Amino acid sequence: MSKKECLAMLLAGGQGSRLGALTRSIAKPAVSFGGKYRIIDFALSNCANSDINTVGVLTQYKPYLLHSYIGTGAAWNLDERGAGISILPPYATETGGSWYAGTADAIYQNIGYIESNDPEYVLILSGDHLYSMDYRKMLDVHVKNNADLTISVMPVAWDEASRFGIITKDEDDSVLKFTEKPAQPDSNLASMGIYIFSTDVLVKALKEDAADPESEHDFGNNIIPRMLEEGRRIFCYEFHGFWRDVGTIASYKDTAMLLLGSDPEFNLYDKNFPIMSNAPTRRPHLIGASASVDDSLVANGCGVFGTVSHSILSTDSYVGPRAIVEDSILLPGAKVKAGAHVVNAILGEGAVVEENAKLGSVDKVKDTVVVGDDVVVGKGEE
Ligand code: ADQ
Ligand code: ADP
Repeated sequence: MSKKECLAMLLAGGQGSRLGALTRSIAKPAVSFGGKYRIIDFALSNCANSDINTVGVLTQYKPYLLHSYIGTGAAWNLDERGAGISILPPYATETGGSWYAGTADAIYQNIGYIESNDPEYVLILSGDHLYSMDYRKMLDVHVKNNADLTISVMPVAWDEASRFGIITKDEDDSVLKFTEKPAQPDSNLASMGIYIFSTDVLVKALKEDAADPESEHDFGNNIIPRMLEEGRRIFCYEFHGFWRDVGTIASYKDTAMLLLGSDPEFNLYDKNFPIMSNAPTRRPHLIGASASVDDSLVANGCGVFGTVSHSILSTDSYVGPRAIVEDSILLPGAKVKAGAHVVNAILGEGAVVEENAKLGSVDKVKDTVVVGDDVVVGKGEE
């Protein structure tokens, strides 16, 4: 293969266990979001919109849906000959092969893939993040600084800072200090977990790390601190825009709700930077004669015959006659049957709320109820 400027490696193997029922049977990057998307659509669309057309997707935890969803990559215009998407699950080698131990190990085990593409730079991404970002701007900064590593950063709320890699930077944006998830953060400048490495530096760092028996083989805990100790040129790139790593069910729901309103905080209506998805082709949503819908996103294939307010109805969801859905998210194929009342809930893919059932905080007892895949909530149950 010919030399490429920038290859992307997309880490999509994490479990996302704090998303509970939403990731019980699928990996976090495959979780449905915003009616017609899955979380991984954001990173893949960003790559396509940034003209980065060679992407390795590293999978591990429950990869089946993810693999079939990604398919050839055509949905994101990433199916070119000699480029496109390659799915990179852990594979067996002559010496046995093993699961990816940590994020750095996952990349290390695919050094062969990186070298066969011979890129100048490697962009390392997470499949877990919701954002629109033009990586070319970050690459320009990396090249301008003649950096070994550039880390994308943004300020976060102080009470959230201990969830992130925390950075102290100098006036020239070089990184002075990096601490992975500090108990007592001394800065609120957070790493977004998005890295651009110059390829030779990355390969050397990964090989050193692989030979270190003490290492957890993680970028935040091992690779970045070791590179800082070695005096490598590490810079940050400050991102100004919407970015979320949804860790918990509450943050997933809050973030999804930011898609609503007349001037949404998370605005996906940018024709010049489209978020693409591989959602199935369906007829337009059908709003019945006695239905009422306000302040909601309604995806294709839906049927609405009841009342829907401040909610997100994903592909193929259904709200029956006299049913009420408020402040809720119906994931693909969820059904709320006639006369049922759902408030402040997330219904998993294919979940069914039976006729006249009540669900969510209707009774003011539970705040958010998540019904897992194919769970049926029976008549009168709460
Ligand atoms: P975390 O979010 O805790 O912190 P981590 O669990 O290492 O990151 O996962 C990063 C990405 O890699 C995720 O997309 C995950 O799905 C994937 N992943 C994890 N283990 C994997 C494996 N073995 N194989 C393949 N993929 C795997 C990181 C950084 C912090 C930074 C936050 C920003 O370590 O410094 O602040 O991201 O969200
Ligand atoms: P069940 O088998 O439990 O009756 P169905 O899948 O048949 O459940 O759905 C019940 C009713 O809801 C049917 O009349 C079906 O046509 C209708 N329905 C289900 N999903 C949709 C949808 N997305 N759009 C329109 N109508 C739907």
